[in-house]
Amino acid sequence: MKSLNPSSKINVHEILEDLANYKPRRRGWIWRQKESITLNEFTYEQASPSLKRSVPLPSARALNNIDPQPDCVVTTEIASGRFEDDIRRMRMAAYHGADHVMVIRTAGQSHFDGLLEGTPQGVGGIPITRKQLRAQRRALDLIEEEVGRPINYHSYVSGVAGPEIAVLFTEEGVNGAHQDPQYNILYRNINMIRSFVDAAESKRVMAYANMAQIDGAHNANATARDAWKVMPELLVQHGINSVFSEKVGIRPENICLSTVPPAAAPSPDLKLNLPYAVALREFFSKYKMRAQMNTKYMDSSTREATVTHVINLLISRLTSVDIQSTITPDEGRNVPWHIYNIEALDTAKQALVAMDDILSMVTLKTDGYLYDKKREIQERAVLMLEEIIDMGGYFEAVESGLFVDSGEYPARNGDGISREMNGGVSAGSFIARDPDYMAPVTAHYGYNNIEQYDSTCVDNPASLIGGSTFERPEMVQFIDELDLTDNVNLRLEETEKYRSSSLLKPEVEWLGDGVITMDLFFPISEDLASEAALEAANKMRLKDVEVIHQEVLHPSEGTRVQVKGRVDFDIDTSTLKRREKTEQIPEEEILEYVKKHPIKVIAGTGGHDEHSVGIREVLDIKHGGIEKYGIPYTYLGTSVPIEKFVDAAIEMDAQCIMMSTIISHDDTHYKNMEKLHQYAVEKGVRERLILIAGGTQVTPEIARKHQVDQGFGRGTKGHHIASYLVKRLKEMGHNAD
Ligand code: Z98
Repeated sequence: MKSLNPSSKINVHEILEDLANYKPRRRGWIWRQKESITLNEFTYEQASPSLKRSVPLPSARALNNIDPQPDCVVTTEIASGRFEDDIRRMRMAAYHGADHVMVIRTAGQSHFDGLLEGTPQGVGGIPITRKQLRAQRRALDLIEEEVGRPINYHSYVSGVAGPEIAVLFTEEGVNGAHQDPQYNILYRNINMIRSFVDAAESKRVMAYANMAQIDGAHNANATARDAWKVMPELLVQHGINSVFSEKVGIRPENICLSTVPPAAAPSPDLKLNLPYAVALREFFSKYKMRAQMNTKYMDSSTREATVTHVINLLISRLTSVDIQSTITPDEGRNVPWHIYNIEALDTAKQALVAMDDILSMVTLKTDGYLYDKKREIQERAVLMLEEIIDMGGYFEAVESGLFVDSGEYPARNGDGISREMNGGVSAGSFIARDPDYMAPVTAHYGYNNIEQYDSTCVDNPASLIGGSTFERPEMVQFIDELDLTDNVNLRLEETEKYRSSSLLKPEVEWLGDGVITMDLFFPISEDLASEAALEAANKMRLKDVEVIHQEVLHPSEGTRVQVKGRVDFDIDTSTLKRREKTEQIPEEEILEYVKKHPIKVIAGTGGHDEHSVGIREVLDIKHGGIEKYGIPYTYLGTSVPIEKFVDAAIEMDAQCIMMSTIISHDDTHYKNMEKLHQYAVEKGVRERLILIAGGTQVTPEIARKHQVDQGFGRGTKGHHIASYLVKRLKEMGHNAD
């Protein structure tokens, strides 16, 4: 398949074509190249090379569209349930700075005890299957080439099929994974011994493939009643998984601690989270930090989630971060939509770049509250580890419910998660290896016992059977589809008209889903506001309406409600008329031209029009009017007789007249335009004058039909007019110097 063309959509059919023979281009995790960069006249110390193609932050408009990229890997989690739609989101995310794409598995995939095949639709994520992984990795191979930066693809290695998943990930070029046996035990009730045996095998495979590993300690503070009280335990969980992973063979630079600030405002966020962040980084300085938000505090307010995210980002910059996650701020209400992935990525990029090199200006104190609190957390963690040893070890500690207890260690509330050593899923499913056990496979944990057959194969056990799928990808068995009623082909067929015709629907996550949101305010109390919103949406003929957010502005004066609903009409793009776009010449170029070729402009509101606000906005320097571009103007005031514009232009030797005409009653605006033209003709100056008419009701095409040179409507900025003037004057050969 060819490279992607930035001005065309990614073709999902092509991605799926001959997938059985597609091989991922590479294995292993790639960190960003950290360097100091200079863009415009700004220097960034915590940065990485710029992208070949990207979408900069909105305000980059005023900064030559620079798009500095921070130094850390930036994650986005994509989980709509349809991998084919997620591919398009991945491409958008990459343009906004994501180089770590985490695909969430369908709800509770840890419960599956084998691999899935085909492309069934998922709930809260996609079922991880070979075909979906291969299609997404193939798309990412193209996307990374398009943006000019490697993209790490990531999912989860957990459940009783963990080792099989690790093998599948290695074969399919997945670059990172969550792996932590404690997650299986505590949250999925998988037998603890089985879980550690599986983890040893899985981690060894991950080490072979050079995958980055993220642990699962953070799940404790999303689960615990008072998350800030489990801080000591988080350190213990991180410690157990990190040491275990390293002993199994994962390189320290690929061991990532999933650090999630345990608290959020309205608690005193930094007073709790900053000492914790410092304590963690001090203890685990040889490993990497993956910073993520705490889902516990994500409610349905995207505003609140964004502020929490930014405060978390401040902690990342005040301490350190290697992978910055941007969990979608809407996860609280379970609507993983395209726009929120992108918003969260932009939030991270904006905040990280804004706080570039902050530690060259402020220092974290090494005494007083920060030090004392950090030390206290660390001491509590060490005490907990000591108690685990006294209890007989980790398994005994889990049995006694030591973990995820809502008391702050050493306090205990007796509500921790307790699992039995001989209980849980797959209890008793592990057996000791026989002395003649033999494993002719690559990346196996422990003793392969190969020499009993062929001592020359000891360093390469799989060679005994002619190699494994790791060395010989052609041995991988590709199963296309198993379910004839739930697969990508049927889904693509259903939505094909939105791919191959001019039909269009608004969309939040799936092509043609037709979902829209609305923000409403009602001047009533909260108890009836949501009913009112549902009624309003029904009257607007929206289908499947749901309230997704509600906020009290005052107990009786008013409530804000956000609803989502589905529209079932299509828009036919072939019937849409493209609005004329005004070309914008770069600011520098305009200034340079105007310096060499001075321009004079006559301006005012014409006829009996007293509306002067609009024209002042496009004239005055204050709001970026033409004055900002070095173009002086003579303002004749309001209700200027049409002839006076032309007389003044002749007297001042001006090149342009800007007439504002807001009133449109009886087509006055167009009549005034014609009058202006006519009078300029009568005075014999029409050829050398540029006539511009502007106003909220003016459209460029109709203005030109009424004899002026150009019309400017709603949303016009000084830059549009200055660009137009320079372009026209160049065409006219204006050289007043
Ligand atoms: C995150 N979005 O951390 P199933 N293994 C570990 C995990 O932390 C998780 C899973 C497996 C969050 C998601 N973590 C929380 C160590 C999930 C998931 O299939 O859902 O049980 O596995 O990025």
